[in-house]
Amino acid sequence: MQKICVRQALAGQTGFHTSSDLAPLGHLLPQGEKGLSRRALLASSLALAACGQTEAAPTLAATPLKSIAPFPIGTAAMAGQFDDPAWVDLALTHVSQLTPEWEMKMEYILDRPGRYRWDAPDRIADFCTAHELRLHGHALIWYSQGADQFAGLDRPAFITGFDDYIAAVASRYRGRVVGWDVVNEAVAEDGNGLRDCHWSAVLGQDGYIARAFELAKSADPDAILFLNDYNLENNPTKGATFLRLVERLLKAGVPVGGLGTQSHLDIEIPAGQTTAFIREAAAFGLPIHVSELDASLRSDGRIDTRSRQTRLNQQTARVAELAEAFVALPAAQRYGFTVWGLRDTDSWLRRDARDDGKDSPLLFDASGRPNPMFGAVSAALS
Ligand code: 9MR
Repeated sequence: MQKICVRQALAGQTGFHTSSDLAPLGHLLPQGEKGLSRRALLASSLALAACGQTEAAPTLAATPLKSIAPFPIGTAAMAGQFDDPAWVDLALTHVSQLTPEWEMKMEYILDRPGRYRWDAPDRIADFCTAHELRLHGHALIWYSQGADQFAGLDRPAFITGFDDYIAAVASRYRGRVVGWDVVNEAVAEDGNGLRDCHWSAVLGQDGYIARAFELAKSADPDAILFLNDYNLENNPTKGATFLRLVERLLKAGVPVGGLGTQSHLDIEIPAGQTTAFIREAAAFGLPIHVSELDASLRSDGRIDTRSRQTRLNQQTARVAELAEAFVALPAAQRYGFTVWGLRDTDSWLRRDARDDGKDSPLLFDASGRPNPMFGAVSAALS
């Protein structure tokens, strides 16, 4: 746990900030597994990596992802990580885009309506400029944030605070962000309908979403404006509700410009489910962002007889399917393929109290060596 605490201190982060941190884990669905279908070279490299013999990682695994991907490869980032040379080296080798993991959210930026904190988000934006990385803004309006800062405001003050926040943040980073997650996680946890929250209570369920997009458009007309959500592949009901919301918003003329699927993948979902969702989402013709990919091996307390190797096989199969579905999109729709952290020890999942220190949900292990999942992604991209 020592390393995790050091990392959080580095990042100025105390761990979980909101109850929604754990929400993307609520996704245990029917079992299914697709066998790995990788080339012989890759298959042997995966086996080596899975056995922990990562020092024998093959040349293919070491190839910088950004050099083989014909679209941006992204990672979540926290400003404190810029002081960690190993993180910086890994990031600059493999990725071409950053998403602030939490410091461009209301929880960081907004003390109370009208009072903003810009130090960390500015640092992330400056890092992107200095290293010629694309910056993806995350997230303007989220059901899980802002309740405290907006508590007690009357309706006019609430609406002014909502409008001013979006205008202030989106205009500050105008010309620097390529896109914004304008509304994050609007769909209800079980996928039936939309969430009720402090924003919807005042502005209506579709109302707060539409208003946020309009305001973001005025503040930064060139940014691609995303609706972003999770469990869209894991839970087909939720995926369908998300797509119906997109359809409704577009019909109403709301400037939704892209669709973000977080892809905190449930490694037990049936083969084909991820591809089906990506294809349906792509039918709108909008850019698609795989915005927060990780794939936990954890069983979360239930009786689970799967071996670690079985889980790794499930994980690499599901991640390969996602990457292949993304690669198959028309070039103009491939906004970016973003992982939610680089090393396993960077993952929010490893900061969870239930973590046993063994989960391996990301591309690299604690030392920055490629995990089997790296092989799956790199094979799909090549
Ligand atoms: O990984 C993020 C964690 O460090 C933050 O404490 C938390 C609250 O800001 O948000 C986590 O990222 C979430 C993302 O913003 C939206 N989708 C779910 C992610 C994991 O909870």
